[in-house]
Amino acid sequence: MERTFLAIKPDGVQRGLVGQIISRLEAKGFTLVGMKLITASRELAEQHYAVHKERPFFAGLVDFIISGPMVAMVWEGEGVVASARKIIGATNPLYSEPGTIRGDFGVNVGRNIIHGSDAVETANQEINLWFKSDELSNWTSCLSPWILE
Ligand code: DAT
Ligand code: MG
Repeated sequence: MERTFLAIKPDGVQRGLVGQIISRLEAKGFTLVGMKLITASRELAEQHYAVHKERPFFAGLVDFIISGPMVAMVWEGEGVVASARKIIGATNPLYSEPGTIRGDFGVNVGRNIIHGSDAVETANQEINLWFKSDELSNWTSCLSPWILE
């Protein structure tokens, strides 16, 4: 079953949005298979955002992401990578649709509350970067027959 890496950024944690964000993903029908509160090291943050290292916002992005604890999570479900990106909304919260996490809770691209992997391959890389395999739980929700045909 497909998995994605999602992380509530330090602004989402500071603003007390952790519960609401997790509730949205649970209510959709996705399954939480890994979660930890973690203040990332600079090395981990730089690896995570390596694809952006030449961008002008890279240094500020890394400083922000290591500025406090994040809630790092792995979620599982049918089409979860693309679906979670839709639930999260566009990168710039000013333009994210209402009803999305960024559209409902944010206004600034540098404080956009949550990260979500952009493709299945990236998801697998990010899961391996942030989690050891024994930190993930393989389990089947008792609701799964009511969520998946
Ligand atoms: P996303 O997080 O939607 O995958 P991204 O991978 O393009 O977006 O960028 C990673 C993060 O970098 C993004 O969540 C916020 C920050 N960022 C992106 N573009 C930015 C910009 N123009 N100015 C400041 N921060 C930016
Ligand atoms: Mg991205």
